[in-house]
Amino acid sequence: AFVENLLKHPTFLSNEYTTKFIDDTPALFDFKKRRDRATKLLTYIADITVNGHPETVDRPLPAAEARAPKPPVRIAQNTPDGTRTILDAQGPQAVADWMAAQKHLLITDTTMRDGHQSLLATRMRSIDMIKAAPAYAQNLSGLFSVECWGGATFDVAYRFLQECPWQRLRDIRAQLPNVMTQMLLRASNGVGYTNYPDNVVEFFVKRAAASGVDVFRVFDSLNWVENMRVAMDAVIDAGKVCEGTICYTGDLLNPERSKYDLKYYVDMGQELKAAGAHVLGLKDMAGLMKPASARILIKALKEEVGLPIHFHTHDTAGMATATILAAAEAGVDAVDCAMDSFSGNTSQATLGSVVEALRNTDRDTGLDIKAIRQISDYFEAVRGQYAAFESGLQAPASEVYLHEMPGGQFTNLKAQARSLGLEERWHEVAQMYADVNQMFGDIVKVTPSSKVVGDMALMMVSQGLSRADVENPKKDVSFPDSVIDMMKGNLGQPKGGFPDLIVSKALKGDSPNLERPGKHLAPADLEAERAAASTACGGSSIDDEDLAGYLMYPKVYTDYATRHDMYGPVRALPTPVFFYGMDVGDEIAAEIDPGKTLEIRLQAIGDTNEDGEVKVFFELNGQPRNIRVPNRA
Ligand code: BTN
Ligand code: 3PY
Ligand code: ZN
Repeated sequence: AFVENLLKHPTFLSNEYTTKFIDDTPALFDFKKRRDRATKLLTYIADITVNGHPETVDRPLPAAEARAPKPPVRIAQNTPDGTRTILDAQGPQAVADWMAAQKHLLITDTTMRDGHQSLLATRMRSIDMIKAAPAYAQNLSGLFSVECWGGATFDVAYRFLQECPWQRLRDIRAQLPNVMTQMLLRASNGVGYTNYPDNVVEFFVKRAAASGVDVFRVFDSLNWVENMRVAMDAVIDAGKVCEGTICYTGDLLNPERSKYDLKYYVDMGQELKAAGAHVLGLKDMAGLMKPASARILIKALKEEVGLPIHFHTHDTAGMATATILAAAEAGVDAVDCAMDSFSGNTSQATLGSVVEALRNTDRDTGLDIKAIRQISDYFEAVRGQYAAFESGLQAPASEVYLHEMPGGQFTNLKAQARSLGLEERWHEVAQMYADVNQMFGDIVKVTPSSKVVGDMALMMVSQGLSRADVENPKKDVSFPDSVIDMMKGNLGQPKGGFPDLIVSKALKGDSPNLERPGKHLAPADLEAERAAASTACGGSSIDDEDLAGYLMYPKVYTDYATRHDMYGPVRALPTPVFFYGMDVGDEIAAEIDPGKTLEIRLQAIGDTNEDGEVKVFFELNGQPRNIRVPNRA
């Protein structure tokens, strides 16, 4: 850390140092606190103001007339009891029993997880969520749960938003004490893209439960229950609600796609029940379920499995509300919706519309439409600040029944296609995605298996390869790493296995592992990993939350920790400042600790000197402060 401090010190950088400088500069030895947090934040603001944010450069700007989001006000006078009250007092089985006994349709709000994951590339910042949480607690305490964690949000928080996902969870939890929080967990793949050792999965779940997750929706990307048990057991041990989940794919009523028929889903539902699920999740990640299929499937699962059912779908085809209403008629217990302003297209069905559709019927949700509109209006203004991350998708499309891409992957894959110069050929990518799925044996496509199919499709389109080319034993094909990994068995096995032809071609004749991947992974030495993380982060202490993040993706975590050390608590900055910096004359407040607020005013921006540095003039709590940053613009 000393050498690192020395190398970064401006005097050292300017070549003016002598050994006396080292003796005279005790700050170099002050490893943890070499700059106070205010200075770090001013450095961040100065840098973004001068150089722009790499993620928003060349992207559409928020509209000039965009409103500042006004947090919703309280309607209820107190914090009413909610589902969390039941969980805390009586445990997860009581939640499931209560759920099954309700006549009204229960609703989960997904805005803070799948909503922005599917519409804004997962970029919503914690500060914008936390401000809405009290309104949920006061005014929408009748929700089943608020999905606000897991899936891609964990990764994106560290990697792109420079914030700690655990702190987000604790902050939301503190403002939402009465309604259950919910996360999406990819079973043995945790919140990552690969299989982790069993003790890492257990450690992660235990930590997530302790930091505030109440409902764990656990799924496997190939629907292999064998690969879900470790995660499910950990949830059950933690005393939280285990939503063992079936991923829906294909087309139930199409006799030509008989692999995923009613029996397939009922069998899986029974396996999940036997594995200890309190609630049965039915996850239609691509939005493929049609109303007629929902009627049949929900009825069969209710009768044959008997667990309360929680249904998740996407509006990619514009069909989500119709399917939800059909599911409600068939007796589904809970469904997922997103706040109106974060709904539709690749996101969930529109919360307010579902509530209105059921008003005065026997499945009336009982939710207050005024409270919904108020929160939705707030999120509408929030969304306006993230214009840089909008996908440009104009309309729902039935093409999803062809490609079957998950809502959370669709815009992501489109962006990857754009970066490869394939945007004009998007419909070919979509067709290829469908071809790859058939070539792989018609598999479930959801993170991470969906990413593997996407990688293969992009490779084939960009190299001009067809399915017949890949299947031709005489033609040499270099497969993406993720495909080789999946064919090795590292994501587990789909129903019926992967086709021999593709496996042997991808593995060049090596034999795959057909057993549960975690069975062959040595347990991680957690204390050795903690020590390694600490060393990689300049000696800082690594608590259990940090360690759980590091274990998912070591480099993403250490990069985050290094940037955090440099720029301080940037999560406290308003979203426009985080992405665009400040204009001269702007004044903002940043609450860096509860009750500790920095008042920051940008006074002026100086000229660039011969060292290529700009001096930026601030007022911090009324006192002048100047910061020098390199001009890279
Ligand atoms: C999904 O693919 O089912 C959900 C979306 C998760 C997106 C992550 S972001 C990086 C990676 N690339 C992808 O195509 N998917 C994942
Ligand atoms: C995720 O795993 O992030 C998903 O959204 C899967 O649908
Ligand atoms: Zn989803």
